[in-house]
Parts: sequence; C-alpha cells; structure tokens
Amino acid sequence: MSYEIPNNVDLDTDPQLKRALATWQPQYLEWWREAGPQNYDTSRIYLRTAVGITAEGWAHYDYVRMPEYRWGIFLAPPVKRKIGFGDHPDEEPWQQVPGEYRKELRRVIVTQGDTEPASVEQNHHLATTAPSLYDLRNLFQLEVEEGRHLWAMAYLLHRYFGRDGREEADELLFRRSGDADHPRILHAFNAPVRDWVDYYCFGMFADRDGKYQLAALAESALDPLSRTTRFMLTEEAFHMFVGETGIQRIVRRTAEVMRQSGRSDVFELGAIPLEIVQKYVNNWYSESLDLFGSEDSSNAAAYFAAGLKGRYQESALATDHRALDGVYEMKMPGGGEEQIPLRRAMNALLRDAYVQDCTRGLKRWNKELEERGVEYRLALPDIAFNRKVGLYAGLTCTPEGKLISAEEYEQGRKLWLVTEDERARVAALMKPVFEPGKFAGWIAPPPRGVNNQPLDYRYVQFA
Ligand code: BYC
Ligand code: FE
Ligand code: FE
Repeated sequence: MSYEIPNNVDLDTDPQLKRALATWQPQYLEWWREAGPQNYDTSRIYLRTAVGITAEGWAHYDYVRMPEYRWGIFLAPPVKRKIGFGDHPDEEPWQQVPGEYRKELRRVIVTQGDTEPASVEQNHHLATTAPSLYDLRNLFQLEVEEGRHLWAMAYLLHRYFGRDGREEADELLFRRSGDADHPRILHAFNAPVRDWVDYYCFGMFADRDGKYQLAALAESALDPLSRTTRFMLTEEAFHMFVGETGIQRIVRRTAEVMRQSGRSDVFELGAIPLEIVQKYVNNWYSESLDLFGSEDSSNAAAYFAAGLKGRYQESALATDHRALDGVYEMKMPGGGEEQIPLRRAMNALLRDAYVQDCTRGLKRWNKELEERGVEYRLALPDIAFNRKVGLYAGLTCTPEGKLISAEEYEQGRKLWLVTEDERARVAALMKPVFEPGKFAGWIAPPPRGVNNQPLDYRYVQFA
C-alpha cells in the first residue's frame, strides 16, 4: 500500500527524493501496523490531521479510519533570521548540511527521530484499556502526531544525508522500544509504559523534554531543521496537555473520593491514592531528567559552538550569545558544587528551564487538592534523585535530596518508586470505558470536549 505524500517541501521537484521516500513509506506503514495502537483498523476516529501549515490546514478535524490516515511532511514557513549563537553568530543560516558538522547533525537528528516511533511502541497496548472515548481519541491523536514527527526526521535524513541518511531512516523503523538486541537510543524510550498513569506522566514529563529539545533545535543554524522542529512544537503542546490534564483529572477524582469517604487509602473505592501518583511522578520525572544528557557535556559544547543546538529561546534572550565566559554552578547533594564552563553546561541550562516548567504544572495539580480541602501535596523529587545519566548518576539520595547509604536507598525504593504490588492494583482499575460521555471511576471528566464537541460525542465509532 502507498499514497501521495502531503507536503509543503516541493517533493514533486525532486524525483530522486520522492522515489526514496516512496520506498520508505510502505516500510513505515508496515511498522505502524505492527507497533501502532492495537485492534482499531476499521474504527472511525475523530482526528485532527495536518494538511497544511495555515491555520485552516492545521486544524482540520474529521473521522478517519487508521488505514486511511495520511502522514505528510510540513515545515514551518521560512523566517528572516541569522544564526543566533555559537562561533558563527550573525551568519546566514545553512540551507544544506556543512561537511564539517555532518556527523554531529546526523546524530542529533537520529536521536530525535528515534524517540518518536519509540513512544508509539511504548503505548501500543493502551487503546484496549482507555478510560473513555475522549481519552481513546486523544491517544490516537498523539500517536499519529508522533508518527508524523518520525516523518519529519526521516525527511531530513533522506533529503540531506544521502545514502547513510537513508540507512539511518531504515534503522529508525528497525529498532524497537525495550528490545534486548535492538533497543531505542535513549533510556526513557525503552522503559515500559504499562498503564494510563504511566502514559499521562510520560506526556507531562517526557513530551515536555521533547518541547525543550525541539526548542533548542528550532534555534539551529540548519534552517530545514529549525523549520521542521518549529512545526513539531505546535503539536507538542497537545501532548503535554494530555499528560498534564490527565494527572490533574486523576488528582481531582482522588480528592473527591477522599472528601466523600473521609479516607485516604482510596484504592478499594476505585480511585488512585495520591501517594501512588507521587511515586509515578518520582519515576517519570527522574527518567526524563536523564534525557537532557550529562550536565557537563563536551558534546553539548560542540553543538553550541557549531550552532546546531541553542539554549531555550536563545535568539529571544538578551544575553551573550557566544557563551564563552562564565561558569554554571551545579549544587551537589551533601554540599559543595561543581563548576562547569558555560558552553559545557548547555544540557544543564536547558534542563533548568524544563524544571521550572514542570514546577508550574505541579502547582496546578496541587491547586486541585487545595480547592477540595485535601492537605496532601504532590512534589517533584530532587534533581539528584534516581538518576542514571550525568553527574548525579548512581548517587543514592532521598527524593528530598539527602545523601544516604546504598542500603538505606534499597530500603527506601519501595517507599519512593512504584512497586510491583502497587502496579498490579493500578492495573486492576484499568478497565475500558467506551460508552459516550462515561469515564472510568479513577479519573474525573475533563471540563470540555475536543474541538468544541460535547463530552458525550462519539469520538471513536467502532466498526
Ligand atoms: N540515555 O554528553 P552527554 C521527544 C549518551 S524527547 C542513554 O551526556 P549529549 C519525545 C550520549 O549519547 C526529545 N544514553 O549528552 C518525547 C553519549 O554517548 P556517546 C528527544 C544517553 O551527547 C515523548 C553519552 O551518553 N530529543 O522528542 O549532550 C514522546 C554522553 O553524552 C542519554 C533529543 O534528545 C540517555 N538519556 O546528549 C516522543 C534531541 N543521554 O556519544 C518524543 C537530540 C546521553 O558517549 N539529542 N546519553 O556514545 C541530543 O541533542 C543529545 O543527544 C542529548 C544529550 C539531549 C541526548
Ligand atoms: Fe514527538
Ligand atoms: Fe510528543
């Protein structure tokens, strides 16, 4: 099976590229059939499809059957700009890949591209346990967009990297999340997403890393990379919305059940205790912090110097865009700090912007508790907690950031991270609810539906 590829990159004027993508497309569709959401081939799903980059082309809603979904290639419109930072400030952005940065650019694009299909694979089984048609529809929306993000990166590889680009694009369809022999590149994208609480946390924390990584690439000197990531960012906002409001609705529901029952162990009442939500947060927040790479990174310094990856909103910041002077002071648990030359600390700076953003989300969750007279508050663990990458990797400390012995940490793990027993209790609540307007007992309905449709709209029409 194949179809014409919707695009705004003049595919028709480049027959060679068109042929290469026409070879890749059936492999992509094969991958989607295998790894995409389960069992929904013949259902009609109310989706938004990017058919162009204008406001209209972008907000096109209709019922679609999965086999008829059309992924396309879209770049945000060109803007007048100069390379904003690094060793070549004020030069013209590149329309082609310079030979001297080819390897680095390929690596960054492959790393980004690898996360997109990985997340689809991680969510493969979730459609069978959706808590409502609204949530099921949002899951499909998110998945097709991650699929399109893969297209965005595969396009850059095919268009700008010749034969090894084509090979890398094939590899993107070959690796599999969690596969022992051919895993995805970054750790968080091999971690299992076992239930809808994982999924919402993933949207809140991992997709938010996506936002910051894409924003850093939107600053890139390579203009097509900048334009494609700018368009991806518009979709990323929805992914974070799904994650953040998903947890918010769980918290709201739990608070209501707690208030009505006067109990805090609400598992037996069909809701998810706040202590358990906190453990999922501990898991996914620490996992996502690892996605920024090491705080002290010569790779990050090289990317910055070359103009490949900037800081968050680099060009809008009134700052020294060369970043040759200055140090980043990194607090270590147990006292003391590491001094990192600024350019080597680009991963840490990007992560700091991310942490602030997460903190705002946590405030909104806690407001749900406050408004319902529940005293418990959710918190982000310390950035050193449970880390596998960077200067905090392997340190044993509490979620409050207090250094402890390895034995104490082993003891503490079951208090701070989700246990198998707790996962089983959450799994027992994950029963599908597919009646229009109805929601599973562990999650509150959202305040409004999709695209001004009512909550009891038939967002998915089963065959
Ligand atoms: N896991 O200097 P270092 C998204 C490796 S999410 C495993 O510390 P550097 C999305 C690294 O490869 C956004 N390995 O860091 C969200 C290197 O290996 P080598 C994804 C890791 O190079 C939800 C070594 O450690 N986008 O879009 O600055 C759903 C030392 O590296 C990890 C990007 O990531 C890790 N977590 O790398 C769907 C943007 N971290 O060379 C989608 C592209 C580091 O020593 N990627 N390593 O063998 C990059 O810009 C960079 O590669 C990194 C940081 C951000 C990953
Ligand atoms: Fe994505
Ligand atoms: Fe995303």
